[in-house]
Amino acid sequence: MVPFPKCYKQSSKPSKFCPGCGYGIMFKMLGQIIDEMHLQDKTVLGLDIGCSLLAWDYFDFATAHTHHGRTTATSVGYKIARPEKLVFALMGDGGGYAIGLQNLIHAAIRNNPITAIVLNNTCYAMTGGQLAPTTLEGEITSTTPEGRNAEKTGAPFFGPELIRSVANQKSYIARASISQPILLKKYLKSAIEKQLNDNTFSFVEVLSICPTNWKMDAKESFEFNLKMQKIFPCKEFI
Ligand SMILES: Cc1ncc(C[n+]2csc(CCOP(=O)(O)OP(=O)(O)O)c2C)c(N)n1
Ligand code: SF4
Repeated sequence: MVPFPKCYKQSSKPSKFCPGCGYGIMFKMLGQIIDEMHLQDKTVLGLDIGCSLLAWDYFDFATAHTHHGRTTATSVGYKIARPEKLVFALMGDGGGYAIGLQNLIHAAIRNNPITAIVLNNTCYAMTGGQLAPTTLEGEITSTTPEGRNAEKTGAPFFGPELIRSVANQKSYIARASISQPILLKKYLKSAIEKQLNDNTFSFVEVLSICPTNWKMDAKESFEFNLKMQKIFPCKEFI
């Protein structure tokens, strides 16, 4: 069994994530990188409102809890005040691509040296699985019980592609999936190195799973994640 990262809190508290949630896989990859690069003491994790905020129970480093959609702006402000820190802005797709999109876009344009991570689970998970910008066409959510109709609600939103089109050329942008954890770890590490070594903006979208709101078991959830990968390609956006 792969041990838990050393930068996890040594706590006996049970996880607040639902069984099978994808957030834990992403946290494990992130935690392994922080351990391997000895970055625990300089890491600050900005957290949105949404299931991402439960990260504060996992990591034994500084976390800053912000208003829904304001994580990028708050993290940029922190980085300006403390440039020696490794600063993350962790959001769901609602926080990153709906209410918080303007903050994400302008951080990318300004090339603010933070690392933004958007976990794409195709819904607003914490509030009950409503339609999000990333909901697939035909996908059933609590607010699209007959499936997303692109004519009525627009087409799914391509975050890294849009951010790449406006971001400073020096920035690093990628999309990975929790079902390919080694590649996910590689991209997260590249994003961290860009912030630390080149002082540039970096951004990784992570395709995840939300078995609770999708009302799927583990096998069905991973099959749906594979479907997401056919629509949202996992790669670095050069
Ligand atoms: C300003 C504001 N608007 C709305 C909400 C209600 N709210 C809480 S979490 C959330 C959405 C979370 O979805 P997402 O950002 O995709 O994160 P996930 O839970 O899927 O990780 C919303 C709309 C809020 N807390 N604050
Ligand atoms: S609601 Fe979905 S994203 Fe939130 S903890 Fe549960 S499985 Fe994870």
